[in-house]
Amino acid sequence: MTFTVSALDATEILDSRGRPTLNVSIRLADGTAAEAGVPSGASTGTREAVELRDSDTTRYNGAGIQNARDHVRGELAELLCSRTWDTLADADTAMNELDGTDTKARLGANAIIGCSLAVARATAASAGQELHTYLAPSGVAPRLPVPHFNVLNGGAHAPNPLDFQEFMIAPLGAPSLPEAIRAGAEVYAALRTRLHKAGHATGLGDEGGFAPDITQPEDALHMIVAAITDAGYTPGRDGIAIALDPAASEFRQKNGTYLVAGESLSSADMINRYEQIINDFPVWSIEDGLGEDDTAGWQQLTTTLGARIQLVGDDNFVTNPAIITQAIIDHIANAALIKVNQIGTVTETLKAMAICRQAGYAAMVSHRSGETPDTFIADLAVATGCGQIKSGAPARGERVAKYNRLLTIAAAHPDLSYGLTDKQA
Ligand code: 2PG
Ligand code: MG
Repeated sequence: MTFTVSALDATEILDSRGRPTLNVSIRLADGTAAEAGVPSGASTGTREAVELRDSDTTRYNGAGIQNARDHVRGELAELLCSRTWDTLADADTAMNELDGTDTKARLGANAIIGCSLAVARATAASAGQELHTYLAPSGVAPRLPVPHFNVLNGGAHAPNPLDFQEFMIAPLGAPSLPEAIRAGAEVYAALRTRLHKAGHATGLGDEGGFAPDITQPEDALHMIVAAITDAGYTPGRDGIAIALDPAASEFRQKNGTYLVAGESLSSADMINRYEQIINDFPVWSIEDGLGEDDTAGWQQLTTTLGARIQLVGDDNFVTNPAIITQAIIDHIANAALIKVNQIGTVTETLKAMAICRQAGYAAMVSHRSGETPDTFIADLAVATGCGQIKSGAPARGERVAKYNRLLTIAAAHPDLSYGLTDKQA
């Protein structure tokens, strides 16, 4: 279906951390209007598409995005309003060509992804389709994903001494999405009670998980397993499993070792530690277990643990189709994290996910630590049938907006399956 853009605009708004980000609004010639909010990460991969910040230290400590905003209002509006487009992919390709860099550094990946998300939402609405229907690649069965609730935060997302960034609970055994959401919220509440009783602070990190003064990852895991039981669920793949995102690039030292709770560990030590962790706890997935440039370590990690658990590449893959293609050849990981702003267009995001499907790699759709109430990723996860999403804790508006959108989709489509794909399960 062709479409014509009649107006495109952008506003500098705040994200969930109080830093500026973009809200892009669009109007099509047929009168359809749509908006999109742009997410922003804290623990970023070095090869991510470039988020353009103003570096004007008189505003927001240099984090303003007025230049990116002006690129939407200027060059990108001029381009998108200049002709009738056949597809979203055509518009995305044209925006990349206009930018002219490999990393979207000139116009800003934040500017381009904002336009791409807004175009996708508007064209879906104009076609009278729900976004998850419109985005569904042909031949792919949509499904409701397993929510991965980040209930305990550390690393770059919290001021506590915990080096591992994310401790997630994944209701793999839930019979439906609403039951999975309920389980997540009930375990979250049980964890708060347990932490409080143990004398820990129950303040929250950037993704809504608790940020207690815990140092060792195993201590956090003990707390979470106990909370799962307290809430009346079974820890494990038949009930509620655990997923980790240590975000190891953040604590990798210049000499190549990893600093965990004050101890320097080699890549081999880290792999042994993870092996012990999956022996002792119901951990089913580990993302960014090693640093983004530790290629040999990643290969060893994949050889050692890849048959037992899911190993997700985030900082090292950055949702980049070319990088993921090479990683598959190199036998690195068996799953990819998918973040729309890491690569900067919806079309390239869908391409990265198609590459994963073809190679038998899993894909987990993800929010960023800096978010807006935008729910695009909920529809993306359903559309692509990837079976997994992470959007933080079952708390805080910008996190639950995505889970609530999934609940709305589930209610409207009782025929949709829930859970991991057969291959992943
Ligand atoms: C991650 C993300 C999202 P950030 O590392 O997976 O949880 O964090 O957005 O800070 O990169
Ligand atoms: Mg990550």
